Amino acid sequence: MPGTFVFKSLKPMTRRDFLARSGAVSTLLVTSRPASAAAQPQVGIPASAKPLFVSTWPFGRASNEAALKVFQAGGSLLDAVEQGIWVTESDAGNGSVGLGGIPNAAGVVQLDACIMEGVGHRAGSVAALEGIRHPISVARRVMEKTPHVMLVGEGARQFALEQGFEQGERVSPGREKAWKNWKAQQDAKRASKPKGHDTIALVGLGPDGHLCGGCSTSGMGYKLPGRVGDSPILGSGLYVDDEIGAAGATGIGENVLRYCGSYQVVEYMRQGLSPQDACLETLRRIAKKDPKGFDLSISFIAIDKQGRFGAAGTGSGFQYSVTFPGTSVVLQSPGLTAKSVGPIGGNRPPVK
Ligand code: SD4
Repeated sequence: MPGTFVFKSLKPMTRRDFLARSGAVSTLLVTSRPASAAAQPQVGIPASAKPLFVSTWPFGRASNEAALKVFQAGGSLLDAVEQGIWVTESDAGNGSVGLGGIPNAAGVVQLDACIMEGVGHRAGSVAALEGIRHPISVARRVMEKTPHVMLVGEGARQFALEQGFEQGERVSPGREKAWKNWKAQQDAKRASKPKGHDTIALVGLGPDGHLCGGCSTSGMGYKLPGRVGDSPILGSGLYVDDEIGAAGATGIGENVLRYCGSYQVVEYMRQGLSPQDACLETLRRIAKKDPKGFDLSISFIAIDKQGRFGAAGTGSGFQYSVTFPGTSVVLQSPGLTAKSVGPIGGNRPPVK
């Protein structure tokens, strides 16, 4: 429901309720944009409240909170993002991040992850990585210890093993059982389409104004072996520009990959849009071009250098997590459908 915030219990409440009931919300700044722009509230935090962590989905809140702890204990922003993402990667109950994820069509979990640091515009990435517990850390190691940006498949696994990363089962027993059922149905030609897709994308802004981000997923459940989604692809699943802001994506990767979605969100912020409007405008732009229109199942989160944040998704939107000292909340993003915007791209002036 656009404009509705959800606080901790995930019980929906109006923004007014949220502002009134959260003790920490005095630190949230909600400002209006000129009437000619989209009617979304622009939300941000004061400079004194940093660091700020924003991530996809309600499960991102535990990752944000871990990131904040790491930072407050003296870790760098990059440490905070990486170790925050560990929390979601370690959650065996999470079907779409880490080795607890739904396997591919061959019954093996293949993990994708990337990390990006604003300072130096550095990045590292891994794709189709099997049997390694923390792909986000392997991505960081690729960034820090190799002359490369991305390693895939067996090469990525060999690198992770050489670097001493912790191994895990290539598929958890519970997921293997479900996969066997799926496979049996497939053999009988009754299989459902690939399913289950959530990703953690987590972006952070430090008190010094620098930005970092990370993204980790097991991708779409029952995907073809070797399939790589948007999450490990810089500019698609994640993008960080230290001059402007950072953005991350979740949803059907194929619908983000073809449009360099996170790069586009950051570029709209560069043109002056708030994080929220940049997410909305990116969705409009993609939907305008794509034969599927708004039927894309994709969402974005974004933060800018000023500490403003926002998110938006197709359909009814999605929930995302926002954490800074004294506050940790799950919010409902606005959603976009053909009906809610009228003619695609038609309810706001095009961005110049
Ligand atoms: C992918 N984008 O592999 C990921 C999955 C995801 O919400 O984010 N789902 O396509």
